[in-house]
Amino acid sequence: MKRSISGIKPTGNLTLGNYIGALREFKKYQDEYENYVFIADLHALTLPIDPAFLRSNTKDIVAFYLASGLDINKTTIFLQSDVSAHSELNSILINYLYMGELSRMTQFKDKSAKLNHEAIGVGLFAYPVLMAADILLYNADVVPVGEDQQQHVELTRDLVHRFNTRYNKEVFVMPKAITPKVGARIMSLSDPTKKMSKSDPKGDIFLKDEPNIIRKKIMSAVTDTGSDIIYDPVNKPGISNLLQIYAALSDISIEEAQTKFKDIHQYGEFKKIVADKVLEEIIPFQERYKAFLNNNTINEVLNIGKERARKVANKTLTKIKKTVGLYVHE
Ligand code: ATP
Ligand code: LTN
Repeated sequence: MKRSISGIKPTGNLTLGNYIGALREFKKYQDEYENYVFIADLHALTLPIDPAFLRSNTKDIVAFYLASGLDINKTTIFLQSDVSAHSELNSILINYLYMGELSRMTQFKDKSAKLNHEAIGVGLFAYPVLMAADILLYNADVVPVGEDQQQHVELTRDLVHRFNTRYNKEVFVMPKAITPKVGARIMSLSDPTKKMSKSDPKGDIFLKDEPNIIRKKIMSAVTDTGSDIIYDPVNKPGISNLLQIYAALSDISIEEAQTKFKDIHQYGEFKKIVADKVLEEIIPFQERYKAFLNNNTINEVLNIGKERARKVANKTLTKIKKTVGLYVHE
């Protein structure tokens, strides 16, 4: 069976962008792939974060994973920090990626631009190295991610090529990013030219928002001049974003969504239908999330996941240590 791996970092409250671009996708792979889904808690330390928030947000994400339909009989759910092989492989791989490459990463450029130059953490710079370790430890064939993470997977691919060429054998499996056909980049509702992002919340819908707040946010989403419901991200970014959200949640194409709304010429009416769609999906999701959070299954799920993940990851780590010449002895 081919393998799939992905993760979310617990840096902020999860948004509708995380739901559509990631959470909702992860479940789709659990029947076809040996599925690994984790919480990238070490990655959450790459920018300052409150320890209590990091802890509670980590538990939240486990509950969100379960609420999204991930089944522990099919998917291994675990914490990155529970599997020390991630940090160990990171220490090895850090020597195989270059400063030039890392400094060209869009995420690094965006996030470091907001910091004082003297206070840019090395972890933020080396973020893609740890991400490559996350992927390669599991010999993953596919990595389901939103559009913004594609570049990091590309860099992992470059690393695989470099590593396998250097040691003249197929040490690592070549992974491939897969993004949702619709919804790979959900935009902010208040500024639809910017990505909806949990660590820079502007115009975000949070998965924990009360339903009436979600409706209010959608009804007051920034739109464009005109009255037609047309997908045109350049000239009509607000309407295009809402169309994208509707299409993704309905599992239809953008074209199909556009056809559905061709006779509606009032943004208010359109927004109401989009809000209904979002709530139809999010309300039961929130109820499942609350149930998982309250029934004490979180630790059990993580313990099971930790054992399974460690087994796979340690095996790969030993192979890599031997490949690069570290003295492995039993
Ligand atoms: P941060 O703001 O801390 O960078 P984020 O909201 O971008 O966080 P991540 O933890 O980086 O979230 O992403 C988790 C997953 O959700 C990734 O696969 C990412 O591509 C996806 N994702 C994040 N934001 C969006 C979005 N607006 N639209 C679609 N997918 C998204
Ligand atoms: N960088 C990702 C989180 C992440 C990840 C990974 C995703 C860390 N390691 C490995 C896929 C595979 C993000 O910001 N969402």
